[in-house]
Amino acid sequence: MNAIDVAPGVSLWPGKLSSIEQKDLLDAVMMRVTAAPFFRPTMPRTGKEFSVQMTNFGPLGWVSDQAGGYRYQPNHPVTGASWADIPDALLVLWDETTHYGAPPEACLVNLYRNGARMGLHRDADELAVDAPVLSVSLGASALFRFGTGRRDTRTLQLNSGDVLMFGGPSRLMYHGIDRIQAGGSNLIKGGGRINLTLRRVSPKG
Ligand code: MD3
Ligand code: FE
Repeated sequence: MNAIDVAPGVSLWPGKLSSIEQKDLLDAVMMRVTAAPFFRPTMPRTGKEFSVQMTNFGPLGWVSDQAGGYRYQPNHPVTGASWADIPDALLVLWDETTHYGAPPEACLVNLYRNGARMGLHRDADELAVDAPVLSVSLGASALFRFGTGRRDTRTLQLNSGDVLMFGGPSRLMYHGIDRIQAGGSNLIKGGGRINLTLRRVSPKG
């Protein structure tokens, strides 16, 4: 309900989560982060560190390092433990918004402290390209850039509580985070932004 069609296959629910829902979701996230701490992935081949810190929930998590490259795996790259479960509120949100008919297998948690960004890229490590990707923003606002080509992009501001879905013709779009707008939110202890992306990795059935 109340979705804005931003582009074909791209739906935005501005302020979908109330401030209480945002706080409750953040609590559920940080409780799980105690067991699965944020790590800093490195780029395939070059070994350059990401400025974004990450962790995951669910049966599979997205990781990257110099030797192994981008991949999904069932355990934390540093502790070796299984990932924690995906918070219930996110599973409900996935069903409500995607109507995909199978639950997400990975919830990637991105932490942007001051100055962190994410370069323009495509998410292509999932076999289930028929499933949308669902994103939830918490904390500081961000300038999100997306488009059909590296030189054909537009910018959207993402605020705390916003939910964004990319499916169908937009599933393989280029996208990235240009910058975090510091100072506007004190939801996250220590400042910054957390983005949660729900993903289906293997095709259903
Ligand atoms: C469009 N995250 O984790 S969320 C990522 O805010 C990622 O942390 C950004 O890009 C963030 O890969 C953007 C919005 C988003 C997420 C996944 C997508 C847009 C997408 C997958 C396909 C197309
Ligand atoms: Fe992405």
